[in-house]
Amino acid sequence: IGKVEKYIHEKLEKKKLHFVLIDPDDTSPEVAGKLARVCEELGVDAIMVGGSTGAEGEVLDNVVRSIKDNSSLPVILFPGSHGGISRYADAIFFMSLLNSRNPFFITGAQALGAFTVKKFGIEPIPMAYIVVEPGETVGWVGDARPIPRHKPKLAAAYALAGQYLGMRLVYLEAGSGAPEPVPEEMVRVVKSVIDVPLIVGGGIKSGEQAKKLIKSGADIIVTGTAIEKAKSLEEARKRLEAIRNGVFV
Ligand code: 1GP
Repeated sequence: IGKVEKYIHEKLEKKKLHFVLIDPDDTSPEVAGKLARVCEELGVDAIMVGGSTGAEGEVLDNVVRSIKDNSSLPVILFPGSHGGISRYADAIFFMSLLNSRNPFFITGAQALGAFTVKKFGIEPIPMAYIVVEPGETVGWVGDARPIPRHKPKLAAAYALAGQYLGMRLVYLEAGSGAPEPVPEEMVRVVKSVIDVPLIVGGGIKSGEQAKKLIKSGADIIVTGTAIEKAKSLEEARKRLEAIRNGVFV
């Protein structure tokens, strides 16, 4: 396994992790750099960069570069398709949207992006990506058949299948900006069947929510919107502190 994956595993031996997602479509390189600094100061473990719309090309490159210039945190790409690859990132969640109806999001974009990842020397981390209701933008764009919130076993079946297909992380996604995160019961059931680390994201806005999800079995919590919506850097810092307070120690 590569450097970033090793870093994740070593940290997980000691604590639960918190990744912050920055979407280049909504965040300028300058703001991304400042946010990354705040993230590093507060002990965030990695920055993910990506989004379903517009996180490509120069826009993406500039955001990744600014984060790298302003922090030493690993930058992990979180691509919406093969367009979401930047040579300046450290690693890429090489993900498959397992419950999509469209093979493009399961293996098509992956095939189109594979040589680019190799050429740029970005560390690929194979990941099972499972979209849960409501799914928000990624559910719609990715043509997912979102897992019903009251059907944790369906999520667990996809997660275990992902692990058996060789994926080394499972990501349960409620969708960016979801009104509620993935249900705790679903996290519990998924965690009880897999052996690889479990990432949970979408709709997490408070430390209380993060804590409950971690208690239920999440290994890594992802937050994006919570700080993206902040009107100033100070507000972003406060929101981040509130999410992290007493949870990620
Ligand atoms: C979205 O899971 C991430 O892909 C983060 O979601 O923006 O709701 O924090 P939020």
